[in-house]
Amino acid sequence: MQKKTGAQIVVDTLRAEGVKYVFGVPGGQTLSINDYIYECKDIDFIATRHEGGAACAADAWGRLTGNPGVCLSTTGPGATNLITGIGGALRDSSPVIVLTCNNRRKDVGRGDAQEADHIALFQSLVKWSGYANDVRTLPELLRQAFRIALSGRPGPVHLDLARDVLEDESMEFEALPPHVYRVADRRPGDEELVRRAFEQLKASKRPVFWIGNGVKISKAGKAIMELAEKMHIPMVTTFNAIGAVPNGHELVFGPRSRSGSRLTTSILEDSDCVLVLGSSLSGPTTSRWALKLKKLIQIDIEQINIGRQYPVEIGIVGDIGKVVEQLLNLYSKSSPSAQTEAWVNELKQRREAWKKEVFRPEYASDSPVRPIYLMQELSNLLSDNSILAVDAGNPGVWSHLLDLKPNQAYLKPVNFGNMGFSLPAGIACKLAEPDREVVVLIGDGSLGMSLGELETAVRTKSNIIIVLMNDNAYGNIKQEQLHFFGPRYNGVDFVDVNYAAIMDNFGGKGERIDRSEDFGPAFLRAKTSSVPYLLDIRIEGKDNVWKQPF
Ligand SMILES: Cc1ncc(C[n+]2csc(CCOP(=O)(O)OP(=O)(O)O)c2C)c(N)n1
Ligand SMILES: [Mg+2]
Repeated sequence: MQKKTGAQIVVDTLRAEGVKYVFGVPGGQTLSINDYIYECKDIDFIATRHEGGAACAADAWGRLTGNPGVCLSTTGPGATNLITGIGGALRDSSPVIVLTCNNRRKDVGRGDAQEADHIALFQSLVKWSGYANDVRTLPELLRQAFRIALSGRPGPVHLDLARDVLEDESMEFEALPPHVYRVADRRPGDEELVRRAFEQLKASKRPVFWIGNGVKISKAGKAIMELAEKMHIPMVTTFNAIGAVPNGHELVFGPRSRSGSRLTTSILEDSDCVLVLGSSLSGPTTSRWALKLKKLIQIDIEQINIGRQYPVEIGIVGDIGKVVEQLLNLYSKSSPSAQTEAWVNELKQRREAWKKEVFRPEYASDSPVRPIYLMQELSNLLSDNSILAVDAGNPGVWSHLLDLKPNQAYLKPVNFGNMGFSLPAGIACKLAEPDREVVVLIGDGSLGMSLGELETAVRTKSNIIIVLMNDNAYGNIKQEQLHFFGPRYNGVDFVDVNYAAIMDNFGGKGERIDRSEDFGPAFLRAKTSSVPYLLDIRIEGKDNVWKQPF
C-alpha cells in the first residue's frame, strides 16, 4: 500500500465514490486538496464566486443525481458562507458532503487567522458533523460521512479537516469500494400494515395520493402512476415533488403548498383517505398545519416522520418504491374497485372551472408580462427532458402553475427558502447532464444574491437559459408587506437594472423583454445558444401572490 497525504485520502475517497466535481472557493487551508485534484484526471474543482454558490451547486447535484454533491471551503468566512446553502440541502433531503478546512491543530482555538468553530456553526443544519483531528481517523470519518448522507432520509453531512492533518504524509491508504461500507436502505413495509392500507384505500370513496419528495428520492414515480391508474385515484404533489409525476396527466391535479392552488387544497381537504408518500408534512407544505386532513395513511423511510405533524390511521415505515410495489401486488390479486369514478369526475370538473379562472387569455397581450402567462408559455417551450432550477420568492410561488412532463426535473429550495439557489444549481445540473436543457427561473432579488455565478456559468461553458422575472423588487416580500401592513412598504424596491447587459459583459448573451409576445421567440433563440443566455423579463409586480389569485 502507498503512503498518502490526508488530502489524497480525502480526494481518493471521493473518487472511489464516483464524485466528479468539488464545488468551492479555495483558501490557504484547502490547497493540499486543490493541488491533488490538479493531478487527478477524473475529478475537477469548480470555483464558484461565493461559497454560497458552491453549497447550492452541491445541493442541486444531490437532488438531481441522488449521489452526494461535494462542496469545499476554507476556514472561518469560507465556512460561514457555505452554511445558508447547506440549510437548503438539509430541509429538502439532499445528500451533500461539506468539507471545511481548518487551521493547524496546534493553532485551533488560540486566535489564528479566520478562526471559527465550524462544528458548532454547522451542527444545526447538517445530519452529522465530524472533526478530523488525526490522519488515522480520516478514512473512517469519510466513509461515515457518505454512509450518513445516503442513509434513510438523505441530507448533508459536514467534515472539518485540520490543515496539518490534510498535509500529513504518514498514512498508508487505499480507498475501499463503497458497497463494503454502505448499503442501500430499500426496505419494504410491514405486510399486514400494507394490506390494511390497501383495504382502506379500496373502501374509500374519495381517496388521494399526496406525493412527496420521497417519491423522487426512491424513483417511485412510474410505479405510483401505475397504481393510481389501476385504482383510479387522483394525485396531488408537494412542491418538492413537482415533476415526480407528470402534471399534464389526467389524474395529476398539481402541487399543494402554502402557495399551492385552491384546487389542490380543496382536493386534499375533501378527501376521505389521504395516502401521504414520502412527505414530512412540513410547515410550507401544509400552510403551517392549517390544512385540514382526514384519515391519513403515511409511508416514510423515517419512522420519526410518521404521525409527527398529523395523526395517522396507518403508518408504514419503508422505501416508497418498495411499498408501492407491495400495493401493486395486492391490487393484482384483488378485484378492481370502481368506487372512485364519481370523485374523479367531480375533480376533473373542478379543474376545468379552476383553469378557466386562473389562465386568462387576455394575459397573452399584457406588458409588463403577467407571471401566470409566463408559466403557461414556459410549459409549452420547455424541452421534453428539461431540468428546471427554480428560486425562492415569487418565481418559486408561480412555478406551481407549470405543466411538467414525465422526463422533466424540478429543483427548488422549498423548506429553507434560501434565495440565490437556482443559478449555481443550474450550473451544477448542466455539469451533471450536459445534453439536457437547463432552465433557471429566478427573481432579480435572488439574482442579485448570486450575480457572480454568471461568470461561473460562462467559465464552465454551462449554456443554461436564465429566465429572470424582473419586477425591480423583493417582490414577494413587498406584496406581503402591502397585503398585511399596506398601503405602506419599505426596504423592497430596487432601481431598474439591465441584467441583459450585465450578462453580455460577463461573456454570455442577454435580452430584455417588455412584451408578452416577445418571450417565446427569445426563448427559442436561447435554446440554440452555446453560451449562458439571460432573458431579462419585465414582470407585472401587482399580481399579488398573498391574495392567492390561483
Ligand atoms: C437569503 C434570504 N433572504 C431573505 C429571504 C426573504 N425573502 C423571501 S422572498 C424574497 C424576495 C425575493 O425577491 P426576488 O428574487 O426578486 O423575487 P420576487 O419575489 O421579486 O419575484 C425575500 C427577500 C429569503 N427567503 N432568503
Ligand atoms: Mg423581484
